[in-house]
Amino acid sequence: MAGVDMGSSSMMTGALGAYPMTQDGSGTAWRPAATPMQGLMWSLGGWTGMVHGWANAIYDQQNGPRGSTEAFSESMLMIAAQHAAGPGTLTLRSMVSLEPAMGPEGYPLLLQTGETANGVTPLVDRQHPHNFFMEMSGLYSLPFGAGSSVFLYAADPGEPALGPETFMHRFSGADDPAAPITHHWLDSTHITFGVVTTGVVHGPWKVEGSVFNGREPDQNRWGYNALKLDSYSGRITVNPTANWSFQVSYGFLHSPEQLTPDVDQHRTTASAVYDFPFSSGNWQTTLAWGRDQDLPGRTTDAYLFESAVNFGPHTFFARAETVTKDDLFYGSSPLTGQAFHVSEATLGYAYDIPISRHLALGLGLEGTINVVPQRIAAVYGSQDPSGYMPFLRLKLR
Ligand SMILES: [Cu+2]
Repeated sequence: MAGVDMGSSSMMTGALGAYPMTQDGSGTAWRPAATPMQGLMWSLGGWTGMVHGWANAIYDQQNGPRGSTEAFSESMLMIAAQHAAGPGTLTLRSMVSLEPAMGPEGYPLLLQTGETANGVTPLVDRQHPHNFFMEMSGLYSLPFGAGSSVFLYAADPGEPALGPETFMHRFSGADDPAAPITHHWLDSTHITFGVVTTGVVHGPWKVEGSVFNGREPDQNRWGYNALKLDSYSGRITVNPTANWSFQVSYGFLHSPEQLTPDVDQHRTTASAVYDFPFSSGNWQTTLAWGRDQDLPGRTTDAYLFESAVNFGPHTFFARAETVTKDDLFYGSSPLTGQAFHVSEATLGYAYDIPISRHLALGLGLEGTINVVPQRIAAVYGSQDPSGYMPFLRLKLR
């Protein structure tokens, strides 16, 4: 690989327009520009790019009769490449994960809901694994005037313009090995088999719209799902300073859940992210709200608070969520279809040891207290069932 220059200072530009590349989040989402660069830069010929990845080994104990104890692994490898193309810029991104190796049931996570492991029963109190192909996308942006551009993003799979940046890519959320229980109200469309997004960037503003496949991925996580464009969304984002990113978005999801194909969904989200860099570290906080309106069905709201601070080898992180769920019970249970207001609070810490110039070994622990209504306390073994996850990780940096 003669000529590959790793860790060089040659910079990519913003994928969608004229702004710092550190503002680019997952899909076409933005994060505050002050967010530190994660991953390594490379350049080869006229291409510049980035490699980012991690692998976690996790011991997961979720307590109570609905919990379980398992060990599993999470991982992600992303390669992005950018090249000038005519008057604009072309950005290609591919992201893969070995999470399907944990099996279609995913990992124990109290109060988590969404998707299926077998095509017959829903996953409840478990988080589904992510797909081997998380993103394969191409993006072209074309500048016009000062600070303005138009862009076109096409992906299979990829992320439509809906919701905040995905949890595993947010600085405030990436250190927690557990998925948020509000995932299916905020950012669950991040792996969508068929997305076309177009939009305009003007100074601190971005306005974009997507057509995409409303159906969540099925239980076959190694392969591809059929490509469809049967749903749509729109998102307005503003980054008024380097420290802030705000978005509001709305999507119509046609038949998102494989087990309830006759139910469509309106999803509305709003979020604010604040990033505060300091001399030896960075602190980022996210606040988000999501509303799912099932057609036919209920309208339910979800709220998320998330914060992480890193300085030197230390990272402290926290997450708190509250959400109304009517899919915690299914089948012949008398509680099937009833809505319950549930919450969780998580605290965690990770310590990273550099083992080479571009690789760090981390040790971490997170603990969660869940809160369920009195009516279902017996089912969960307590009104505040708990869980914890010690973990080991390898991270490119
Ligand atoms: Cu997900």
